[in-house]
Amino acid sequence: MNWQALDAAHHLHPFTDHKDLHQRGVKVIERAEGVFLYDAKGNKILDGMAGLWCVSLGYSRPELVAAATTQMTTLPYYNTFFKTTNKPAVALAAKIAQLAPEGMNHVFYGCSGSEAVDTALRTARVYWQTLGKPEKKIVIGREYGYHGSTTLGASAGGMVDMHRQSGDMPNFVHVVPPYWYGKGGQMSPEEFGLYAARQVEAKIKEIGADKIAAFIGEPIQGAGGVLIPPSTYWPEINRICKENDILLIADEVICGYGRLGTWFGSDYFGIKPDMMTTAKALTSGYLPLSALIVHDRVAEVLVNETGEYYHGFTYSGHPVSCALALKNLELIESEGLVAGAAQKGEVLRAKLNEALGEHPMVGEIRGIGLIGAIELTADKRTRKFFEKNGRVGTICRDFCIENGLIMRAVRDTMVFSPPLIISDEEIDQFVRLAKKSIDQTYEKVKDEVTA
Ligand code: PXG
Repeated sequence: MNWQALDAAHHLHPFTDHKDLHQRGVKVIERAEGVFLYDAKGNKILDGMAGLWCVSLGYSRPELVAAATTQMTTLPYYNTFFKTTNKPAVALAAKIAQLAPEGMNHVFYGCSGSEAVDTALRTARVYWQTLGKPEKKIVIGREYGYHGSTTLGASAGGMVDMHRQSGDMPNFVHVVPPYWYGKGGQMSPEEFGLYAARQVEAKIKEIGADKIAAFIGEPIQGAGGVLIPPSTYWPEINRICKENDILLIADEVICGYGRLGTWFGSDYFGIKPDMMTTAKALTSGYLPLSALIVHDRVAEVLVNETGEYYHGFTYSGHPVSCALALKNLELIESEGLVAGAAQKGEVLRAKLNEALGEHPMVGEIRGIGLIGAIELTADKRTRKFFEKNGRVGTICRDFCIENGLIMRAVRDTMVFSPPLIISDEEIDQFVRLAKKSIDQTYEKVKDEVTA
């Protein structure tokens, strides 16, 4: 079977220039184990992205397969619409409430991060309608934010190409992201963190708090380039949302369930969310599932005052996904992978700094837990970007793949988020391959680098 030709003939891919893909030929991934992928040509590739930031437990865990199989043979499906529930959905909701920050005790299920985001945004509007403030509709997001690919998610996110192609619903506005490296100019990171937060306050003043439903932000902006806010940012956002009576939605789709070395990004940064969107690592990506986690103060209005909430999905609370998720969280907990992410992240960054800290093309190495980024720069001292943004990053990403490493490029920022089960030896291998790829990239573009 010519899988590449068949794929080109019939399969439309997400976020893909299909003409370009068909010329290059698609890579067929055949199997995976631990942190490694194996393609149809027999290449073994270290997956430095954990799939799409999700495969926290690594690939091919028999316990997860067993949990799903058992549930499949008991109750493969039933809905949760018509005054029915199922035990895995209930048990998982209780488990999530136990792990989530104080007061976050209510869970609404979907299949994807995008559905969780849509649910959060609809819930915010329903909340204000119920309280007699239907004009509170506008949502504040951030440039480079990513909140999924449904129309609402694309509108809340700050990706201009998505907006251009019909992700530009009314009632969404965007402010500067807390991306000190790229946007901080001469300010210190702490000054810039306050500045970026106060851009939210300025936007609220401009529009009027009586028209704004919510602020949505990822604790760390993942798809936007692993943008880590300075320490001053989130406390100021907490204050601004509270003072202006605006709901705070933490989009934890990437940060949730341990990646930062804490159960949630909100724990790490002290964010006080009204709602948290989670997905991805909830099932380590083995099955689709998302959970919107809602604080008591919002849920009480929804439960006691809204009446019927006209929202839900065929697969909300899918028993097989929920049973697998429960086992996944149990293993993350029993194997100490959350504290492990913090500790392994330290090791990984120390080794990256040792290997690449002095490299003329590396402007910054940053990370928290097992998520991080390497900024490729045309001038280390001034944090200057390359002329055509994204070109050097793509060169580096292609070298990575050739060398057997998956590391993504966002513009010219190399990003990584390996499975939480990565071993010390695999960390060494990651660093070795990253350095080799960056050295090869440098050889190709060094005329453009001020050394
Ligand atoms: N919020 C955040 C913070 C995300 O990272 C979503 C929502 C949407 O989740 P779903 O499950 O609907 O895809 C995401 C997803 C990338 C990349 O290239 C990132 C995501 C998805 C696909 C690609 O970095 N994040």
